[in-house]
Amino acid sequence: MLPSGQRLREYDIAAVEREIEVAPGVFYPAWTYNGQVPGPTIRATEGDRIRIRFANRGSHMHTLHFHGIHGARQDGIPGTLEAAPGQTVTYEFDAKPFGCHLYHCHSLPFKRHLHKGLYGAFIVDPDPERHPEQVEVARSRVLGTPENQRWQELLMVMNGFDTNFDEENEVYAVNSIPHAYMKQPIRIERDRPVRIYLINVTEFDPINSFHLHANFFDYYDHGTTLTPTLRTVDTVMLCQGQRGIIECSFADFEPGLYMFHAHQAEFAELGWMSAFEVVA
Ligand SMILES: [Cu+2]
Repeated sequence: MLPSGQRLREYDIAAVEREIEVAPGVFYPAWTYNGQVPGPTIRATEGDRIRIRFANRGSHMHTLHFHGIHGARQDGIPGTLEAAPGQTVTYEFDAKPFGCHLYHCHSLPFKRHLHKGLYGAFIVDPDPERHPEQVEVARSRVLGTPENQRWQELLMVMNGFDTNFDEENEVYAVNSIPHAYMKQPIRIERDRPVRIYLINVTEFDPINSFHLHANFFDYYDHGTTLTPTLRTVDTVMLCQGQRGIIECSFADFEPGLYMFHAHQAEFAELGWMSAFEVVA
């Protein structure tokens, strides 16, 4: 807590160069936040103070650029809290607006720094006290509340990797590993609702998409509203940097496998193909 009563959330993030295995025997020389792609998820409640010490242990300039509301000096672009190799910089800002956001490196060349793996989720839960008209809905989004624990929450960052450096992706995925959730479907309890924080960071292709089989969902564009911006759809498409929250239910459904994937068939075949295993 800060003297003002505001909650302070502190993080240490380092830019690290690391080879990651994106498919059996296929290694990609990634640039990572804390050694992982996507980077660690930053999750806070609306109004919290975020303080991040960012250490650049790589060999290029890097930044943390957050999608959120903050002052120009905290924006993490070249010339503004950009860390040179060996340097540490500190970002500090308030978490707002509530929603499903992201952060990524904004050093130049931008396309290269982003595609290499420098991105992660920034999720801001609504503060129920600020939303008295929809307090129950707001509470259900706040990590750890009893209302939230009913939900099965998942983070899906849609990405791809150009493993032969021809400026096209050879593999596509959610959360970096092609076909991972086909080989090991995500177990879903039928009677608990599902909430997916969906973020698109795919480079080289103008759009990516999410399609759910045999069911429909509600969608909150950018996650910045407490009522859906799309109702009863089975597909959404997102450009790079776009994101949103999907909510669906399998209550009363027949147990079994329910696929979800990009509806660009090429992306699906190259790895962005997944399944839920719904259990009674
Ligand atoms: Cu960078």
